[in-house]
Amino acid sequence: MGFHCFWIGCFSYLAKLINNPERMNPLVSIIMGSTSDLTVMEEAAKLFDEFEIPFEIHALSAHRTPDLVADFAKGAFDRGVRVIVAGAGGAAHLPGVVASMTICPVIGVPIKSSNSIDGWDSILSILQMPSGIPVATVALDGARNAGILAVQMLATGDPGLQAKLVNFKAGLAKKVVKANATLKEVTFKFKTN
Ligand code: C2R
Repeated sequence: MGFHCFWIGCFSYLAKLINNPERMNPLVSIIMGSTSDLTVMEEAAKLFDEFEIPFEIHALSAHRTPDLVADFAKGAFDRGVRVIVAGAGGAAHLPGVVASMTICPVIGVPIKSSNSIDGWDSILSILQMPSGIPVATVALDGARNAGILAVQMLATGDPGLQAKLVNFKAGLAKKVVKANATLKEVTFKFKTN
């Protein structure tokens, strides 16, 4: 019995060791121009937690820390990173500058930050990239969609992730079915259904 417990203990210790995120190599890198972007960008982090995808997260600025940005972008692929999710507000050059120095696909998240005029400055800075250096741009503050898109990119070569995405989409469909059941109960004089 004692011997049996010993092996169970060993296996659970090993499982914990293997599943410890601090020992995993990140597949995705979330970067942002400033920690003031974190309230938006944490939505991507939550999504990766949901899908159990190891990720790293950094504040980096093409304007304020150009050398660090270059080191990060040039080393990302070799460190195992496969997708970069980059958020920035205002004159949002970070996603494009990173995209110019890596072969990882970059998903840009425009952010309506305090220095932004109305968000359009950030959207256009990220969206209107010159030919040759694409940045996949999501909606203003759309970090969750950036996360989903990153998972879809990773899933192209990963059947486990494909199955999780199928479940995820089924969950979205269920919500709409439920919404229609609720709408059915709403009454209006001229409502026909
Ligand atoms: P602070 O709150 O630090 O002043 O930043 C950040 O993404 C943030 O939304 C205000 C805003 O400035 C943005 N920022 C950029 C870049 N660096 C910082 N757009 C960049 O390199 O693109």
